[in-house]
Amino acid sequence: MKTQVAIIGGGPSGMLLSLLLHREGIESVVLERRTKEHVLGRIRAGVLEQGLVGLLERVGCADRLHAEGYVHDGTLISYGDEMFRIDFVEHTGRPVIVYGQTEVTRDLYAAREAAGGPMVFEVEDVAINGADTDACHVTWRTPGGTARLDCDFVAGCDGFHGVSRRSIPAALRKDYEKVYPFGWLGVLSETRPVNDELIYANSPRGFALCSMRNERLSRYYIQCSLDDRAENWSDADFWEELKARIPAGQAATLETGPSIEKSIAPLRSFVTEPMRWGRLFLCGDAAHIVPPTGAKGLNTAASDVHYLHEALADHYATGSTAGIDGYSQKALRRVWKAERFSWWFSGLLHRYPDQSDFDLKMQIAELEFLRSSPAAQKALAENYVGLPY
Ligand code: FAS
Ligand code: PHB
Repeated sequence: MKTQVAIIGGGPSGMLLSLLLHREGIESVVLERRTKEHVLGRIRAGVLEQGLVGLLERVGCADRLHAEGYVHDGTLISYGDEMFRIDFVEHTGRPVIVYGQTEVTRDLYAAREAAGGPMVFEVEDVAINGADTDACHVTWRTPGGTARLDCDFVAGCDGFHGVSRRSIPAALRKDYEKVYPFGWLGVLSETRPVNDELIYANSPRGFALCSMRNERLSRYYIQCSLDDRAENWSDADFWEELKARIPAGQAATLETGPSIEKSIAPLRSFVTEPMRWGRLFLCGDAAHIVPPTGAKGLNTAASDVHYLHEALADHYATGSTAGIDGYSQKALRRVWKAERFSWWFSGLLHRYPDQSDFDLKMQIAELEFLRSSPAAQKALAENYVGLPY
């Protein structure tokens, strides 16, 4: 087989890139390790920046998003029983859209299939060969032997545990990492959301987040120990702990019910530099990870895809290599700003085991300053709705 761009990974990054390239008449093949059903069964992000919405509109994948997504003009931040609102539209003129990543991915798959774009599922032992030569190709194991895909370029969209990042020689790459001493226990329940906007809660018992997918589907998170296991948490224990971390007025109206999904995600900040080696380009979680506090994971994957699509389209249209040569530096400039915001917002809201009483006083002082300062709120809003591409 031969194609122009081999895309490793059929998550949001890989699928969005394949559709943007298709609009330019650039061929690609998507190689996905799992089944389509497995990919579409993942519960992940919930908040979309306007930049990602614009890209989904460009590839004709925003109809359901606009019909079923929720426009959020702001968010709530609580500490103890105190609560205040950050008005995104007042400070930036822009809202965010609440629409689950699961649905985004479903829409991307439908569009790829409608376009007849080739996808190969359940690929095993994918290997990237000759990325630093003119004989670049990808191989993988099949029940009958080994398959080969010759290509001009490889887009590594295979997430944090994929093969792409590891295919860049360690001597040519530098990793930056911060592992957080806690995780997030997430629950999905068919209940009415406790509020019509998200609540980010700082509490003496730890962080909590109240989010949603629709009027009868709520998404909640509580900070938990890295030793915790989702199966160790009964629904009743989860609801009791969540109520203890949000303002009493909200806890009193919280509708509880059976969890239909319960899982723990570890938190880390991670970036690998560069995001390009020869004909291999990394996008999304393959190159960087953020704690989900700032809702930047999926949204920063989107800006990578935007930059790579532009670079490849320019190359195929003009023969220029300026775009592809500048991709890594351009993408990393926005990646690091997303890393900073996610790290800062996580520091503001979580309990860290090594925090002193003074540190806790600083957290409350920062929250009080944020509550009282339009300038501080504008800075948070600009980052949350999405910095410019
Ligand atoms: P993904 O990891 O989504 O997709 C990579 C794809 O590559 C997967 O389908 C995988 O099966 C495939 N793959 C892996 N190795 C392969 C190989 N060797 N060959 C072929 N295919 C391979 N972000 C938020 O903004 N908010 C959240 O609340 C949030 N929650 C999250 C919870 C969890 C448990 C995780 C892991 C992430 C969460 N994220 C969240 C971040 C998440 O949304 C990512 O940013 C987003 O999925 C990035 O998309 P991709 O870069 O496509 O990577
Ligand atoms: C979610 O709804 O899953 C969600 C929303 C905002 C975040 C993280 C997760 O910061």
